[in-house]
Amino acid sequence: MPREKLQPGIVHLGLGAFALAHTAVFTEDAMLAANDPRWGIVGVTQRSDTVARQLVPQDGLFTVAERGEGAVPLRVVSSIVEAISGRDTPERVVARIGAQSTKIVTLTITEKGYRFDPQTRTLDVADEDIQADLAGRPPVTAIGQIVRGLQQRATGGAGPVTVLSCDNLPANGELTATLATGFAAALPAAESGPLLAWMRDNVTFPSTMVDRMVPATTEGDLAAIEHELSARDEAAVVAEPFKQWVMEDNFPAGRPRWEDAGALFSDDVAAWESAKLRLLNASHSMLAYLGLLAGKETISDAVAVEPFHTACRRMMLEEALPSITLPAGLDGEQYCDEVLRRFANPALGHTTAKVGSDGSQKVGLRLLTTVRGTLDAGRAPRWAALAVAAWMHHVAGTPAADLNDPLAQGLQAALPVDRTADTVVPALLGFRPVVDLALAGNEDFRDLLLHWYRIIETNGPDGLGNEINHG
Ligand code: CS2
Repeated sequence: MPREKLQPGIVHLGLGAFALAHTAVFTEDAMLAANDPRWGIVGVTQRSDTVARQLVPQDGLFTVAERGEGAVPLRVVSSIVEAISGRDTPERVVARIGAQSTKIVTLTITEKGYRFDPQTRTLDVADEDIQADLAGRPPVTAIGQIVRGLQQRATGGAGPVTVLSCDNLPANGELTATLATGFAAALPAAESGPLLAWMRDNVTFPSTMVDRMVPATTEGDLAAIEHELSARDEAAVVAEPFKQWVMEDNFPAGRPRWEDAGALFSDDVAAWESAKLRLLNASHSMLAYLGLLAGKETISDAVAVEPFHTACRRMMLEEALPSITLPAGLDGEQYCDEVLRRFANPALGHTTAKVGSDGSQKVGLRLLTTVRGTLDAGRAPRWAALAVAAWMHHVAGTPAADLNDPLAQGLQAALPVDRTADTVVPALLGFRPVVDLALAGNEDFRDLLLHWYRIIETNGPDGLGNEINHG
């Protein structure tokens, strides 16, 4: 499709490697298949403006290099019509969301970008950036930018719009609706009343499940792509061949024909999302923390350790699968096998450090859900507890400055100076942003954590392997 024909119909918040390899690819394919140029993407970077800086001199063009079995040749994607920095030019972001041409706002801002309280699933109004955005500065948080943009639409008559969360969170649409409504409600009454009424009639928040493993691009990737492409692309991304997108169909202002690009519209997104989070993402996190403690740099190296593969498989089959309801048509065992095969892709270079980052945001949604479900069914969550113990060991063994987690300071402050199983496990069970009171008080869970932590502590990765094999 000729570039000059593309119109900006989507604003994407959280422009990073994942969005380039997922949202932008599905959207380009949909525009091509339906010969419909109305869905060009205005991409917005959040905290780091790297991708915007890379894309601007390239006119928004970038390469996707698939790595692994079934990979197709390099392709240059052209669905990004503009790339802007949300941190440096927040007014521009608000204006783009407020523009009549915008029909959809998509989000890949990661778990921490939502600024919500995990226990109540409501907006964290104590967050300093949320407070400053509420007070009226040009907004830097994604929720602030969305709501200020909606305010412009309401006053400017720009019409309905869909806000589409594409992050790994259960009921991500509902959550985003709660947060946006919470932000609007916290504005001065004269503003919030009319805005909330307008939002009710004009904004939808469908839920989605997204899936594609997209590691951080390395210098080596860029050099290899330069060689293949005979041109230097600073914004190139690498990804596994697999990609999936399931979403609810509720777009009052229209949407691309994403189904023509392979997306699935479903009324059962919640089931797809819990399958993905509690099978794929949960075992991804498990492998990341087990891999980190065994000195494995990548997920494919970690899953190649036989006992780690076993632990992952058993967590999925014995604990996660029995505690979720699968969407119609999905074969649970096949899904688990495919997930393990995808993890083993040696060409991807997905690092354990990257997947292990932001644990405080992920452990609750991916692992503690299965811990609770298994306990409720009267069984011991042996394998999920191993993953949580490995996370605890990672947190306790990493110097504060090196712990890549938005709550690193709080986690370190919760930990005692003397770090053994007997001190670390209770300290982190008491860390309320991750573990709720009821679960923290469950003795069976605590004993399992102590059991695994002690083995890690005294026997190291090899001893852990033996214990897993005998489990
Ligand atoms: C990973 C995910 O970094 C992580 O936490 O588990 O980014 C994972 O690669 C994607 O969700 C796969 O779709």
